[in-house]
Amino acid sequence: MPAILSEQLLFSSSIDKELVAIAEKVKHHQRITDEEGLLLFEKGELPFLGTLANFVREEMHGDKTYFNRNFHIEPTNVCVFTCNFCSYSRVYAHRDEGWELTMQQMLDIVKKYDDQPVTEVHVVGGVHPKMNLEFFAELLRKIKVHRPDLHIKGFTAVELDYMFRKARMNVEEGMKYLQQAGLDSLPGGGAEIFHPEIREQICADKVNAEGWLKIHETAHNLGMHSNATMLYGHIEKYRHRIDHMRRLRNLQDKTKGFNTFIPLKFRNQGNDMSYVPESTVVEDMKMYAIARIYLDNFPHLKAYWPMLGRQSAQLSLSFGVNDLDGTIDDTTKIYSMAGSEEQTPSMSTTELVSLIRQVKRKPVERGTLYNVIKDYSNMQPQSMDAGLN
Ligand code: V47
Ligand code: SF4
Repeated sequence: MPAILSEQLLFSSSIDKELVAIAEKVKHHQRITDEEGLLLFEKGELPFLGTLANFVREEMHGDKTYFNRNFHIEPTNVCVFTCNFCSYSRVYAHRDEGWELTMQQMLDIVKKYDDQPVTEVHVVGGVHPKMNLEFFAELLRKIKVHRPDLHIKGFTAVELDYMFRKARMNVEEGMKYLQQAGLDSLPGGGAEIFHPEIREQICADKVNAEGWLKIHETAHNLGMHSNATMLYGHIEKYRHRIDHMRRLRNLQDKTKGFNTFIPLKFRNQGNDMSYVPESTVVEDMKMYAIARIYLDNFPHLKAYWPMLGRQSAQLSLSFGVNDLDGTIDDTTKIYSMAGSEEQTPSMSTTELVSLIRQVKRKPVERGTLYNVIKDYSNMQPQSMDAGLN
């Protein structure tokens, strides 16, 4: 699809003058302000937002839609923190209800993929008081010895902050230590909502916004890339979402180290916020579209399909999203435990490719850093290597 802005839709007389001014800015690649971002949330209708976001997406990536072949290791769900939205963690006192993998069990997960062309392992879990920096450094080294080409994306800023403080290292020392042990990049988790008005209500006891941003800035300064998330659709207001994205946009101006922004839809099953209704699909698509328009310096926008479900993930490709994450093995439980559509989140490459093709986009398998592994755009479905699922 060519990147065009439908003049009729954007500049029709029924559209608010201020929205028309924003459309003009987007058309001319000018950055929108916080006030304008807020206005999009408050007054922007879905077709208008979708047209603008799709314009930005197609200018940046055309129809290309990325995915990667990855698997997860979740070392534990025992956690010293008590985030109210979390359905996954168990406090240390109730650790018999959770899981704690040994080093060998985690290496066995890696070995399970020995003959499969996966390119990334995503290591993420609860913050266990007894799994320390040295334990994880050892895990990284052992994974690299076994499979040196596997990209290790590991540990949220929440896990890192705890590990570094316990090891009495500052952020730079801790990050260098893990980088030398084999850590390649950081996932985007733990960001939730940065603004203290909300953060203090949903996850008061873990690293704050400044700490989260400092960890990512340090990683970027050491040449590592990272992602950023935002947990939306619970008790936050639109202004908190804009505040969150502004802090990310500012850091990205400084370091250019973020690859991808991943809005994470709050799911309400089995947690202390079950009384909060979940966002509608319209609200989800608005979120993606405004993120694509506002975060002009983020190269990629990802819809995390295990959380969103396959159909909404397909729809999101018309609202600014250009990445559907990965083929993710069902070792990830953080979403299925919170009530996501996907109870066993795993898709073969063939399924993911056809999901993207069904909505007329071009599937491209990428590495973690968006290096192209295989471009499926001009490949006939029958000529895809069926053995590489
Ligand atoms: O920080 C926890 C979220 C995150 C719920 O970087 C919930 O590629 C919704 O960040 N409803 C961790 N979300 C996972 C994460 C992630 C996922 C995929 C890819 C990447 C990446 C990062 O999961 C947490 C939190 O925001 N989460 N509970 C819930 N009830
Ligand atoms: Fe622990 Fe992460 Fe769950 Fe918070 S979201 S309780 S830090 S596992």
